[in-house]
Amino acid sequence: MYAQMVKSTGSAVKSLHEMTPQERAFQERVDAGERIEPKEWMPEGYRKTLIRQIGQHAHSEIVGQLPEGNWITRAPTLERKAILLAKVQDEAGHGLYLYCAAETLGVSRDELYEALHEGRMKYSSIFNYPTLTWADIGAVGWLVDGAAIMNQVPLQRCSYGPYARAMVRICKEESFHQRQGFDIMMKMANGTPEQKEMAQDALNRFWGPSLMMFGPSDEHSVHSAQSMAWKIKMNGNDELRQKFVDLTAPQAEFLGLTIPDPDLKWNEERGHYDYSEPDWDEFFEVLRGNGPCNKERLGARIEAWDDGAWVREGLMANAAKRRPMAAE
Ligand code: BYC
Repeated sequence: MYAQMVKSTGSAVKSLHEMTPQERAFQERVDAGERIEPKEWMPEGYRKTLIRQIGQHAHSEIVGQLPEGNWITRAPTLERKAILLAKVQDEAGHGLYLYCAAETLGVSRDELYEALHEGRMKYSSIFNYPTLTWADIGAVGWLVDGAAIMNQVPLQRCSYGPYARAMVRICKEESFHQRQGFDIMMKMANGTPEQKEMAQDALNRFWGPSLMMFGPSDEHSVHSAQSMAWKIKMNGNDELRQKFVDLTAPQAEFLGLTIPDPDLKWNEERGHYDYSEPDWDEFFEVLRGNGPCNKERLGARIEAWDDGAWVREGLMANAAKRRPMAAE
C-alpha cells in the first residue's frame, strides 16, 4: 500500500524515419531548441512522461517538507527557526508551481494527489530517511538541496515551457536553501567536538541517499534515453551525480569533514573525483516502500488530505453559492 509501486515503463527511442510526419515535425522543433507550450500538439508519450516527472517532482517538494518541518519547533535559535520556516514554506510554493505546470498537461491536482496516496506515483527516495539531529537539517540543505540544484538548473532549459519557467524561480530559492544548510554545517563543524561529531554523523547518513537522488545508473535508467531525446531531461543521471561529487568533495574538505567513502579520490587523468556507487539494493528497497520512513511520510500526507476535507468542502460550497450570484 505505501510502496511507490509504479512499474517503470521505459521504451526505445524512435529514430526520425520511424516517426509519423507529425512526430518528426515535433522532434525537429525540440532539436532546434524550441519551447513546447501547453496547447500545442505533442506525442502522447511526451505528455505522459512530463506528467510523471513533474508530478513526482511536485510530490517530492511537498513530502520533502516533512523531514525539515519536524525541526521547526526545535531549531536552536529564533533566527534559525525563522530561516527554516521560510525554507519549508518555499518547498510548498515549489510544489504548487509544479502542480500548476502539470495541470497544463490535462491532469488535475486531485488526480495527482490520489495517485500519490494510492502508491501509484513516486516521490524522491531521499525523503524516506529520518532527520535525527539538528545537524541533519544542515546536511539536508547542503547535500539534498545541493543535489536538487545540480539536477534542476539544466531543467530551466528543458523543452516544455511551463516546467522550464517553474524551474527558474525554484532554482533561485534552492541556492538560498543550499547556503543555509552549508551555514549550519559550518557552525556545527567548527563548534564543540560533540557538534562536529553530529555534523560528521549527518554526513555519514545522508551521503549515499543524496547520491541516489540522481536516479539509477544510466545503464538501469529506463527513461533517460527518451527523456533526453525529448529534452525533458538535459543530462544523464551519472553525469549529474559526478558533477555533484566534484562540487561537494572540496566543500566537505573545507568543513573538515570526511565523506564516508574510502574510494573517494581526485583522478587527475579523468579530471573528476572517483567515488563508490551508492548501495543500489537499498535504493530499490526504498522505492518499493521499505525505507525507514516510507509509511510515516505517506501516512502524514494522507492524514493531511483527510484533515483538510472540511476546508475543501467549505470552499466548494461557497463557490457553488456564489455562482448564481455571479450569473445575475
Ligand atoms: N527517488 O529511468 P529513471 C527537492 C525512479 S525535491 C524515487 O532514471 P527518470 C527538495 C524513476 O521515477 C527534488 N524514484 O527515471 C524538496 C523511475 O520510476 P518510474 C526532486 C526515483 O525520471 C524539499 C525509475 O526510478 N527532484 O529538491 O528519467 C526539501 C527509473 O529511473 C529516483 C526532482 O524530482 C529517486 N531518487 O530520472 C528539500 C527532479 N530516481 O517513474 C529539497 C526531476 C529515479 O518509471 N526529476 N527514480 O516509476 C528528474 O530529474 C528525474 O525524474 C530523475 C529520475 C533524475 C529523478
